[in-house]
This record gives sequence, structure tokens and C-alpha cells, in this order.
Amino acid sequence: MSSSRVIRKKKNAKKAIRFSLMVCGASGTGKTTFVNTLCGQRVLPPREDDDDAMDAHLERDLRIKPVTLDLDLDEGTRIVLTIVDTPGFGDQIDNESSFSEIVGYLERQYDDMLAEESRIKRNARFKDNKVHALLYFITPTGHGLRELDIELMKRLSPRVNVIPVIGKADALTPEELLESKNLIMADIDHYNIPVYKFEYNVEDDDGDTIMENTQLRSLLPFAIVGSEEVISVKGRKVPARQYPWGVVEVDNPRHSDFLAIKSALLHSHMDVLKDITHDHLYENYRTEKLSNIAGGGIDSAQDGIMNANDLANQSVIIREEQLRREEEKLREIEVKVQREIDEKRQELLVRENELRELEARVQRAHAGAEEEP
Ligand SMILES: Nc1nc2c(ncn2[C@@H]2O[C@H](COP(=O)(O)OP(=O)(O)O)[C@@H](O)[C@H]2O)c(=O)[nH]1
Ligand SMILES: [Mg+2]
Repeated sequence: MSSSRVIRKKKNAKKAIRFSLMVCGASGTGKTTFVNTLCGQRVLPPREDDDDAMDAHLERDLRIKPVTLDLDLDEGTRIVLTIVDTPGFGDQIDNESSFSEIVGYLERQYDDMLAEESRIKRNARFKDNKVHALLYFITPTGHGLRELDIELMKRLSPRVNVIPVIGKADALTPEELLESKNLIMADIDHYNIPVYKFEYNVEDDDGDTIMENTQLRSLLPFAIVGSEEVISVKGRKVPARQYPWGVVEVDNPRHSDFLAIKSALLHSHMDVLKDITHDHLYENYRTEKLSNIAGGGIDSAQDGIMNANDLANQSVIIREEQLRREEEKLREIEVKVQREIDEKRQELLVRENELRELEARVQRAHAGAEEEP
């Protein structure tokens, strides 16, 4: 490999952005197909959700399996994308276990981060696996939300950026789709479900962002059509679904919002989604967790509920957190002092130089005076 290629490769490697996306919703709403369409390759085996309920029960803990892949986008950015597919629900009598499994997965990633942050010595190989966005697939019924959708979205929203989408949107006519979108957004407002709504701030955001967000917002919930089939349309090979009455093109904005959500997730809104995840959702979780430990620990100890082991563990966590903060503070002081020393040294050098120049000038003046007569 030539050295310039090595350099270029390194540069690209440096640019890699990590992003993690979860898909969730009822079985058969097109989650797996969407993921494969988004990635342009078969990342997930088709119809994974179809294993029967007995197996599902046995394998409960094993059912959320994240997959990570490298995506090279046209713009020269490389994305290390983690896809978290979740078991479909709505088809089981016990939805509660699906709920808690999904929320449990999200919280475990936060717990890992919390443990890592509380460690005095950081682990250089630690991987932050927080989920940055969750596409919630709504069944294309043509109506608003089901009770199940409301409950799950409500419970997930404090832990992850939930983006509502209508799966298999080609099952609806354009009129039905529009009506359904309106009904769903009305429900989201009515039940106060804090989904991610491409908010903007007229004062802080630039014109482009405001326009882009207004546009994306107007599409909510995104109408998704996915397909692993490639069909020739006017000489172009595109992912599409073939029907006796015609072709539905995945990438065609008149047929679906696939392109809009793809570009928001993998391009325009990637950073924002990551920032919200870290600065708000994770931060809230961290506060909840630490104050639970600090406050709840003592209370429950008095109630005699918490055992000595738990208490000891918790005080270790708190102590580690304190130590970490103190360590950080010390490091800051060290940096400051070092900076001051450097500045003083610099000043000293300047003064020394000035002195040397003055000396030289005096010497030259002397020499001149001796030569003159
Ligand atoms: N009409 C239509 N069918 C789809 C679409 N996406 C997937 N399907 C089909 O719906 C079935 C379930 O899809 P799958 O992706 O496995 O759904 P999942 O259970 O949510 O993962 C499969 O037969 C797919 O071919 C879509 O956008 N439109
Ligand atoms: Mg699936």
C-alpha cells in the first residue's frame, strides 16, 4: 500500500463516527427489512422474530443481539453503526417482559457507562454502547395509536430518543396514510409522549436547521417502506416493492419517507441525537441513580430492607465517584500551575534576551567609542 493511501486510510479511520440505532415494535411491521434496506446489505436474518413463543421464552435473555457494521457513506464519512433489533411484541400475552427487556437493555448501557465513569482508572478499551435513537414501528392500521404503543413509547422516551414511524406504509393509500399520521400525532400530543420531534430554537438555530427540522417534523411519523429486492425503474436499479398495479420505490419521496429518515439518522441529525442521549437522557439517568443510592440507601437500611452488602457496594460507588471528582480537580490545578510556570519561564526568556541585546549594544557602543579618536 502506498504511503499516501496509508495516510488516507488513517484519516478515514479517524473520522469514523459511532452510532447506535434500535428498532422496536410489533412483529411483522417491517423492522428487520428496514434495517437491511438502510444498510444496503443483509445485516439481520429475515423473519428473526418468528421463532415460536416457547423458544422465545427459553431464550429471553439472548434475544436482543446488537450487530455492528461499518458503513461507508458517499460523503467520505465512515459510520460504525450498531443495530439493535428487538423481539416483536403484541403477539404475546405477556408484553410486560418484552417491555422490561427493552428498557433493561437501554439502562444496562447507561450502567456500563456509569461504572466506567466512576472508575478511578479509566479503561482505554471501554466501548460506549448507549443507544442514540429508537425507531418505534407503528402497525399500519390507518388509525391512531394502540394502547400498547402509547405505553411503550411513554416508558422508552425517558431513556432514548424515540422516533415514531409507520411500518409497511405501502399498505395504506396516500389518503389513509395522511389521516393516520394526523391521528398518531394527535395521540402523541394528547398523551404527552415525549418522542423526539426535531425541535428547534428560533433564536439559537440557523435558518437551514430551522427549515430542515420543520420539514422533518411535518413528516412525523415517518412512513417507512423497506425492501431487500432491487427493481429496474427507468433504467435505474432501486430498492422497491413490485405489485401487480405498479412499483413502490423505497427512495422515492412520493412513495415513502425512507430517504428523509435515512438522511436524518445517518447524516444531519446524528450529532444532535448523540448529544441529547449523552447530555440529557444519560445525565438524568445518572442523577436518578446516584440520588437513589445516596437517599434510598439510608432510608431502606432503616427499614431493614437493604442488606449490608448492597449498602457497602453503594458506598463504594459513591466514594469512587467522589475520588474521581477530586482527582479531576487536582488534575485541573496541576494543569493550571504548569501553565503558570510555563508563562513565567517564557517571560524570563524574553527578559534574558532583552538583557543580552542590551549588553551587546553597550559593548558595541564601547567598541565604537574606543575606535573613534
Ligand atoms: N408491504 C410491505 N411489506 C413489507 C415491508 N417491509 C417488510 N415487509 C414484509 O413484511 C414481512 C415482515 O417483515 P420483517 O422485516 O421481518 O418484520 P419484523 O417482524 O418487524 O422484523 C416480510 O414478509 C416482509 O417482506 C414494507 O415496507 N411493505
Ligand atoms: Mg424482525
